[in-house]
Amino acid sequence: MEDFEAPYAGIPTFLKLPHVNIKDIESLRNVDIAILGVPLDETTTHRSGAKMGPRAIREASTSFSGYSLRSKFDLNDLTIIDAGDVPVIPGNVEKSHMAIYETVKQLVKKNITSTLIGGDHSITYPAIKAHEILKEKIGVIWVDSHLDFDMEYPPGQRYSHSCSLRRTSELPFIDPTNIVVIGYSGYASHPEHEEEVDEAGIGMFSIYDIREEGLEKVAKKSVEIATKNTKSFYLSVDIDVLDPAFAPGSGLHEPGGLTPWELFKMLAILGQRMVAMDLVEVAPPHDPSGITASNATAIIIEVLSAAYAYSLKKKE
Ligand SMILES: [Mn+2]
Repeated sequence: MEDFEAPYAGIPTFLKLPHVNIKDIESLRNVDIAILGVPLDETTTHRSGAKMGPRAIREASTSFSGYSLRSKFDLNDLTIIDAGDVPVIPGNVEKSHMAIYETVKQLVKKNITSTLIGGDHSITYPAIKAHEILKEKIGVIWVDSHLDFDMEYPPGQRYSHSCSLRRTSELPFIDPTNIVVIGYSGYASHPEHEEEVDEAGIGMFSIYDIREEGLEKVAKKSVEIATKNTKSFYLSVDIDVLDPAFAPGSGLHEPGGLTPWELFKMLAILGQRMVAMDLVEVAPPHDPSGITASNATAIIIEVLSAAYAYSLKKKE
C-alpha cells in the first residue's frame, strides 16, 4: 500500500502534524512549537462564530505543506505538534481564561513556542499573562484593525474581546511603551479611543500610517518599540486587519484593510523576534469559501517560519 494520504483524508490536525494531547505535555521533550486551539467566542460583541475557528483553520491547513517560500524555511524541519484545544467551558469566560492561562504557562515553562488559534480576541490576555513566569519584561505587537482598548465593553464586562489590549497593558511585566498596535482603521471606533491609547504610551500605526510610511518601515519601527529593554515580544494577529474581501469570516468587518500580500510581508519582519503568537477572530459561519481560514493558515506559517529562520540563522 502506498504511504500516501490525500489532503482531505484522515484526521485534520494543523498541517496534519502529530497530535499530542495537552494533558500529556509534561512528558514531551524537545518540542519547538505547539499549536493550540482555543474554541471560545463568548465575548464576541458583533458576529459570533470564532469558537469554530480552530477546527476550520485546521481543515484549511491540510492543503498547506508548512513551507514558506518567502522565508525559505520548512516548518517540518522542526519538532512541531498539534496540542489540541484548551479545555474551555462554554458560557464561562473566567474559567476558560484560567484554562488558557494554565495551559500556556506549561508551554512557556518548557520553552515551547505557543501558537494559539482563536477564538475571539479575549484569549490573548490570559495567554500573555502566562508569560509572567519568565520574570522579565516582554513587549506586545497587536496587529488588528481595532484597538481593543475599552475599559469595559459592554458595560460591566472587563474581559471581553474589546478590552483585551487594555487588560494586557495593565500587566505588571508589560510596559505600555513596549506595546504597538498596527493596522488600526477606526470605522467602529470613536476619536477618544485613539487618545486613550496615545495617553497610555502605546505606539500606534494606523492603516494610513502603513500606506504612507511603508510596510517595512512600520514593521521595523514596531519591533524597535516592542524590544526596547525587552528580549522579545508576544505577537497577536486579529484576522480583521485583512480587508473583508480577503477575510469575510471575521467578527467585525473594517473596510479598507490590508491585502494578504501586505500582511505577509510585514509578518516576515515582525515574526523574527516574537516569543509566542496567536491568530484570532476567524469566524467560519461567515466564511463560505474558506478563504479566511486559508489566509489564517498562511499567517501562522509566515510568522513561525520567519521566527525560526531568524533564530537558527542567529545561532549559526
Ligand atoms: Mn481584536
